[in-house]
Amino acid sequence: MFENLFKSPNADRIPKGQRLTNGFPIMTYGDTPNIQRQDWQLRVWGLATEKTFTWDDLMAMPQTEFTADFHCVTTWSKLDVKWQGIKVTDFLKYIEIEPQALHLMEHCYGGYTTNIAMEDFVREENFFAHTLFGKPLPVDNGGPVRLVVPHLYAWKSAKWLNGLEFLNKMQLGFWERNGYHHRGEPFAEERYSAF
Ligand SMILES: Nc1nc2c(c(=O)[nH]1)N[C@H]1C(S)=C(S)[C@@H](COP(=O)(O)O)O[C@H]1N2
Ligand SMILES: [Mo]
Repeated sequence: MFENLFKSPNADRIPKGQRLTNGFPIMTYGDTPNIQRQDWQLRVWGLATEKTFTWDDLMAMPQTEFTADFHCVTTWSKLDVKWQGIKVTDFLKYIEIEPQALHLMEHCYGGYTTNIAMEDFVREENFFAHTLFGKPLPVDNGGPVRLVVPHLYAWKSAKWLNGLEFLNKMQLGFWERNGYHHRGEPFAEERYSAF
């Protein structure tokens, strides 16, 4: 009866094993690629008609503001991160995907990869972000453009995104090949690979 008095109002938003952080820790494996907006490109290939998008192409798409929680598997969570960008569901209107495409590999400048199932990718709350707290997305946070997938651990939110490869079966990305879970849902604590 009394425990609710002492429970933080946000307690339900913090997955088990996570703690709140006020700052925005930078988590990057390897070097930070320095890509200017005018040079940035996003290539779509695999089980989708090959197509390359530029910064201007992205800016011509519908723009949306998002507020989302961000959970890193190293146990920090940040609530109410404010972004602007393009919804994945809006972006999909500009590409043609084959029906056999059930998985994707997210590719980044610098070589980082992470895999995601189609059903986890095509969700209303996922987006390509280019603005963070009202400012151009800082390079350390993945600028010019990153993916944000709020319902999975943040390693799925690829920084310096430059490719989406559509696949008929799951292939493992960088952290997934190195012991992390293929899906990574924070509320299910899908931290490490079971295989
Ligand atoms: N390209 C790339 N994307 C990446 C990473 C990375 O090392 N390289 N790290 C991931 C991890 S583990 C986390 S927690 C988030 C961190 O995002 P931030 O540095 O903006 O906090 O980016 C994810 N996306
Ligand atoms: Mo992370």
